Amino acid sequence: MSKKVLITRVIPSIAYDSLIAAGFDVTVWERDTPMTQAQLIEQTKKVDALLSLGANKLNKEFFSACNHLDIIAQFAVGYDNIDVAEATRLGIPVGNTPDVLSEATADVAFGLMIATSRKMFFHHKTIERGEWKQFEPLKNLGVQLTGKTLGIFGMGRIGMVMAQRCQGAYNMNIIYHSRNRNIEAEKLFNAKWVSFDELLKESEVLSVHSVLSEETQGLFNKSVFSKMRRSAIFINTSRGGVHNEKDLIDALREGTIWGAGLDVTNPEPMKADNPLLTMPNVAVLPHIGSATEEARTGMARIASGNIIEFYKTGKMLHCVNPEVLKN
Ligand code: 8YV
Repeated sequence: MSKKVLITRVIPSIAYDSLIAAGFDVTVWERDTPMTQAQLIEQTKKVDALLSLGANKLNKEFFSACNHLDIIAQFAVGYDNIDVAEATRLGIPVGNTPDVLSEATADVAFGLMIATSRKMFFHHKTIERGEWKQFEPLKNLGVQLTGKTLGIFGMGRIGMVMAQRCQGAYNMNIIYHSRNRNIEAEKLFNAKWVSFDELLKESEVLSVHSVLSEETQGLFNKSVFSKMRRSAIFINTSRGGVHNEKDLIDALREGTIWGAGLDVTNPEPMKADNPLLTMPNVAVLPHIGSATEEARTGMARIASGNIIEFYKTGKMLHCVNPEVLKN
């Protein structure tokens, strides 16, 4: 009998097509809003494999109802929506989709850095409001990026591309803080590993590329912002949970830091009346890091490939708890 797969949103058709071609029985949640938790559990009970999205909460409640799953293939590189420890305890492998979205996500970080440094989103809004009257010699000037120090928090695949972009375009000096040293980044970009406090002290642009975990949850808070330069630009394209949004608003209002560019907010979606949206030195996007044709197609190919490979060979293209596969 064919294995049954549930895809929890409509994603690029390569996922569906390749699963069907490989003989799977595929159900797609075709509504244009995410499933409720009850719908997710009810539908997952009927299948063997789940192709999930970041909006699905695969928590203890989910796993106690769906401990029968053979495999979870996440359509994202991040998997903070999944209780991986619980999946591992149950022997369920979890796949993700790294690499294919690194360029796209780093482009958004790079774009937000430039947009923030020149107050671009704010200037755009002034035109919409009919406020472009004359040349202004002194109003709302930005800052130049050439030769500045870029601090990368989390030097993984996306952080590496951001470092490459910033060094190539602006000859920026790269420092980073990660749990582990990244020797490749040190060789390629002359990047220097620094302590977290040093990263805060030295960065003129600080770009967050870490995972959201117990260690990073709410890490960028009042006390951390107060250790940053008053001229610093804070960029976050990883997860909104890494910063405390109220503290970020206060830090910008009080001039503790200079500006912020966010592709991720806390919570998501951001409300239209959020004060960040009216601040000149702030640029916000609605979590579009991976939103290119190429990245999303690659994510769909890898997520479906993880399921196909698992049933064919017992291996996966990208697995976040490979100890389960070894067993
Ligand atoms: C996804 C992301 O669009 O890959 C990630 O971690 O944040 C985005 O690419 C989002 O998580 C939807 O699954």
